[in-house]
Amino acid sequence: MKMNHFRMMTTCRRLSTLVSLITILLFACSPNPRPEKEFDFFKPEDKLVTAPGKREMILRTERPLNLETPQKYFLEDFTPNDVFFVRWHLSEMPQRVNPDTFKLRIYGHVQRPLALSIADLKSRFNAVTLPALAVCAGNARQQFNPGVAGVQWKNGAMGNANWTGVRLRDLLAAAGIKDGALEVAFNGMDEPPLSQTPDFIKTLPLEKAMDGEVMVAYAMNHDTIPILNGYPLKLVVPGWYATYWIGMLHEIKVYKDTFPGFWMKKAYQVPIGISNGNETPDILAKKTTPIRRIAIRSIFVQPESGSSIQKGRAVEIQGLAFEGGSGIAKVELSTDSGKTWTTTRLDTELGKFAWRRWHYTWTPTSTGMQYLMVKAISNQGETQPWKQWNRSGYMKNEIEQLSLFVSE
Ligand SMILES: Nc1nc2c(c(=O)[nH]1)N[C@H]1C(S)=C(S)[C@@H](COP(=O)(O)O)O[C@H]1N2
Ligand SMILES: [Mo]
Repeated sequence: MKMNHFRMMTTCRRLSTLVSLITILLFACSPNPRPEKEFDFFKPEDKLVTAPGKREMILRTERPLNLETPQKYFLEDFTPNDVFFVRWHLSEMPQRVNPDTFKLRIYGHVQRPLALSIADLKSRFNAVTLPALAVCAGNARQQFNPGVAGVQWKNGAMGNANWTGVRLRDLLAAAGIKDGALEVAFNGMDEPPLSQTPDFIKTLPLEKAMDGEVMVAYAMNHDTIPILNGYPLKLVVPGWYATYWIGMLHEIKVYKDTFPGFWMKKAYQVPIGISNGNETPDILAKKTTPIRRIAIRSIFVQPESGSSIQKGRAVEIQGLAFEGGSGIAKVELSTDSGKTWTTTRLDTELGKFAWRRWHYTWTPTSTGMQYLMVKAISNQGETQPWKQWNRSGYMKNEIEQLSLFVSE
């Protein structure tokens, strides 16, 4: 049974699709069209919708369904399941999954192919719980300038959760990996609407799959995983972008060769050899590599950019910092366009793969528009770039700016 087309397509949404189409046509037909690389992608208005099992979230695309978490929920250390962002590539998926008949298959280059029920996972393997941040590689794509194609996320294509499940290493050990295995492929129950679209399958190198941190999760924030986030099982790859976190996971296949699939070889690639997945529209990188580890980044959460505050009155600024697992050493803030930086106060670490909250109390001394900047530094000494661009809009981690209007 396929998932219903959610009935939230309103006239307003249709209109905005129409407007963006007309915009594209106008540019395409104008006598002196701007070069494609400078094309200003239509940035949709943030429209709130309610999908099954979710509170109001920002609709990015409807089919497949892509929902963004409103920024206010980033004031909570753990993102509630019913506002956790939703990102699907394929439009066909089961509407419900029967937990009593569901089986996870582990097969391929193994000694003992397995078909495990959820009850098997819970009774035959040790449970582990780990806080970890899931962040879409395309998070903050809206900030790319020039704009790039793809889901136009702001900062809300991420969320921090406590994940409970079993170690992938234990599952693979139970199946008995044969000598010479190279990669492990993961497939969910969602399917392409047309046969030409390749199924969404991602792979991990065997070494990564066996690191003892990668997990097959059956619980999210101590509850079942919402259907829209991949009930009943989600692969959790701590420290790596969420593109690997396959939801509705039902097949794990061990390969003795490298896996040739589209979603590994063609999609989710970033430039090679240039830092931070960087290139310029004029000089595109010739070689690319799959996206993996989460790039270091910090964001502002409060106050909202564009807010008005008062001169001489202290204001509490807070935000989040994260990276791929070495840990945040410090987060620095600048009130003078990056000339000088001061350290912010960090909350205690929730876990090495979780985000880390920072705070700063600021008392503005002059009036007018003021710009604050924030940057994180990892325990490995990595920090954020001033400027960053790549053609697909991945791994955004430029130093972020907050504008505040200070009145007398
Ligand atoms: N089965 C399946 N798993 C998937 C995807 C998908 O399209 N199908 N999208 C991936 C991507 S790109 C992201 S960012 C995360 C999003 O997880 P969420 O929907 O729980 O937020 O799921 C990943 N796992
Ligand atoms: Mo993603």
